[in-house]
Amino acid sequence: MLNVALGQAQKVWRSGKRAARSIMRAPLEQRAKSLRDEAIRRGGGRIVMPEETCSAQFDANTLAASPGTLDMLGEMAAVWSKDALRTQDEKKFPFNLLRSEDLIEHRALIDIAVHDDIIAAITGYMGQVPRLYNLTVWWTPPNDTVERSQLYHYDHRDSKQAKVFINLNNVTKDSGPLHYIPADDCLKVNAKVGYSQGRYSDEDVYSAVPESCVVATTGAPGKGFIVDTARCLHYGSRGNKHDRLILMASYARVNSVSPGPGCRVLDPIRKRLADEFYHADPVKSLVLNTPR
Ligand SMILES: O=C(O)CCC(=O)C(=O)O
Repeated sequence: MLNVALGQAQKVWRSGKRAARSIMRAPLEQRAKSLRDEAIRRGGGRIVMPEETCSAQFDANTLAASPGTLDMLGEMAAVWSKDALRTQDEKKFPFNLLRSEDLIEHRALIDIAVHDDIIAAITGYMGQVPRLYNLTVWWTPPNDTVERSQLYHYDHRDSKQAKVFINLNNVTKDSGPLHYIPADDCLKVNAKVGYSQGRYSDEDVYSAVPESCVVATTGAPGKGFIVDTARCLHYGSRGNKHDRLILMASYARVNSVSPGPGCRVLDPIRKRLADEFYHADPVKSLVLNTPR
């Protein structure tokens, strides 16, 4: 009972913090809201994130500029995973293989992250055009650890956020797929065990909801998921017998509660990407180049 009350108090404190940030940086949010209708119109309702589940599935092969793009990106990521220089500074799973220059050389990576259909789905869900906080190509090698993000948790950039996960190789149950619990079921976990920004044991989670409600993000290259990881409990990279390669893009409102330390891949080239690739596009420029 105490944990449930503490969890509720934590949420109230965070909404106060967000309200303060929204007031102090009101113009950013006004701009993000003023572009909402335009961003939603462009998506044509092809991907929708319902409030009940706070998640959606899609086929990124239909978003790419040409057929075979996702397979090509997957082959490239597999080569990167063999390059020790790309992982030398990475300390924990999943390893981020991406570098800033890759986005200039392989425009498809950023084109997918700011694709009209994805931005429309997230804008509809958040009520304003989001900022892209992070972009990674994640590689998880075979492992048998169960720690950190391999345990159930919520993310806490904001009370609402969205992460896009796109498979770049064939992700099976043996390649440590992200597993998530749709938001309506997570409310049952919060009510029984309490909302927490720490880790949950499987036992605690499954004492509140059956394991059958868990969604495993398996699928062929191009299979995509959008998940509000602040509202959907999740874990990944657990029990890999095979490599997993995915593209992960993380979005939240411009005035998020915890903007975080920044993105080493995007931050050095945000302005360049916005100017060179999306010069006349106010929506994509906002997604990429709004100050943290
Ligand atoms: O897919 C994974 O390995 C973990 C992802 C995760 O926990 C997250 O994005 O917050």
